[in-house]
Amino acid sequence: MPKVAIVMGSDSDFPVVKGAIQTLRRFGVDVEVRVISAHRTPWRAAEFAEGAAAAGTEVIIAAAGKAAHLAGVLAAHTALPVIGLPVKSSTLDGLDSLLSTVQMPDGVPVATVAINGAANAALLAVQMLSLRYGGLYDKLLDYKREMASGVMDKDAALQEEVAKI
Ligand code: RP5
Repeated sequence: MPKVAIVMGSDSDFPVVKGAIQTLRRFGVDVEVRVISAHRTPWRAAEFAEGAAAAGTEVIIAAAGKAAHLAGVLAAHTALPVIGLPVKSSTLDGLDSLLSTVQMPDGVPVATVAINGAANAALLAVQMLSLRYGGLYDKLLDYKREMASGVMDKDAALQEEVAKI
């Protein structure tokens, strides 16, 4: 069973993180969810990342706001892929979270999604896992077909509304 760990810097990030949990579950991916702060519990962040691969985790999603160093710190302590999810939790509308997550120095990549982009963080994790678990690739194709069909339905409904004007 593929497994993703979602680590958030604070329980205040949980409302955003829920979207990633829902998307991962939809694909049948096991999810471990933790609160570990890069600043308030730095030793736990290091321990968690160092033990993640041995614990069966294959991808880590790190959600944090403000001076969001969590994804970078986890990536520093593991060779697993780390996806950064910047959380809009500050007076700077999340731009601080985005920049502090995405602007990693050479050698320690963090694949960063949009501010509050929880669904895309999960989908990117599923795409990574699909390289090993072929069934997930087929599910991703189904997901894309469903998404396209939703857009086409909306377009058809819009044509009806426009015709009424
Ligand atoms: C970050 O600081 C957390 O990821 C959170 O987004 C932000 C605020 O944390 P709290 O003060 O709400 O615990 O470390």
